[in-house]
Amino acid sequence: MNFVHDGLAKEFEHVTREGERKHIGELFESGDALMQEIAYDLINGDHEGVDRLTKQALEDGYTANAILDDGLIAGMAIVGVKFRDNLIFVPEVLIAARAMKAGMAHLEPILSASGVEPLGTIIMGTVKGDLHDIGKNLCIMMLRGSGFIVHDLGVDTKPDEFVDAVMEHDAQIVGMSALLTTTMPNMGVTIEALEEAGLREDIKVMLGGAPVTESFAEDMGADGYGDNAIEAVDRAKEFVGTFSEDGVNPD
Ligand code: B12
Repeated sequence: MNFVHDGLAKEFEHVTREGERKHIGELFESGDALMQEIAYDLINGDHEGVDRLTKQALEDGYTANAILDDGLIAGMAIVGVKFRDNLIFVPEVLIAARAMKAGMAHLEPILSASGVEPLGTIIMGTVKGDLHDIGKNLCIMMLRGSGFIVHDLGVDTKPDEFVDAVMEHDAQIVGMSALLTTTMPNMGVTIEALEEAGLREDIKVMLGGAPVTESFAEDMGADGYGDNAIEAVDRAKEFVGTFSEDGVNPD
């Protein structure tokens, strides 16, 4: 880690677990003052600051991806630790989430700008019982930016809503997000519903969200897992590569 922002360095002191210090510390490795200010404002829920600084960073030539990773996601990582350790509570997290949205509003058009032919159609949703959508929305932004058509079912998505959407949009891929250990099993329940509807053979399923792992995704019967938005795009691209021209799965 390389802190040039005193306030942020103080915030980082809340990260006490060794593995987390290493991982989150790496997010601040670049030592960039503007990115650290964005992260600091996000942690403190200053949406006007995040809005202004994100705009400024774009004008200064930072890429949307750099701002997302080194500013917004890095800040949100510290928010996550503080929330878990009861240093902040739901209202503060919601205020930080609002600040993240203020930054994302500038990045979304850039990440989504793409004039290419659609690569495929994806249904994305956060599973039943789960209201977390920041990570899912990031994935959607990146997927759209990479040329996929994405239908967003939002949060608390019931299995039959995934089934209906696959049929309605003739989708090739389903992406599910879960952030709670209690809602992760609903990913498996949704895959079963897709099977029962006779759709499973025709689609690929990818799973993600902080507590989801590759082996969990395998256990649930998914075709793939992504650790972050870039991997969501990688998986989706791999999946469409396995489909023939007319959209029929060759295997
Ligand atoms: C923000 C947040 C909230 C906000 C959500 C706002 C919103 N609009 O999303 C609010 C305040 C509403 C909230 C509520 C709750 N939360 Co909460 N929340 C968080 C927090 C701090 C950050 C999550 C986040 O946005 N991370 C940033 C994004 C960018 O990361 P991400 O979601 O992991 O997504 C990335 C990857 O996972 C991946 N990805 C995500 N989805 C997908 C999908 C696919 C297909 C792929 C390939 C990849 C992929 O790509 C993304 C981009 O890189 C986490 C802590 C944490 N660090 O995770 C807790 C956390 C998830 N929450 C937690 C809890 C307990 C709750 C509550 C139960 C609290 C309560 N007592 O009410 C409620 C549950 C409400 C509900 N029913 O869902 C716990 C869960 C613990 C557990 N073991 O299950 C956590 C881990 C905090 C903690 N450590 O205790 N929360």
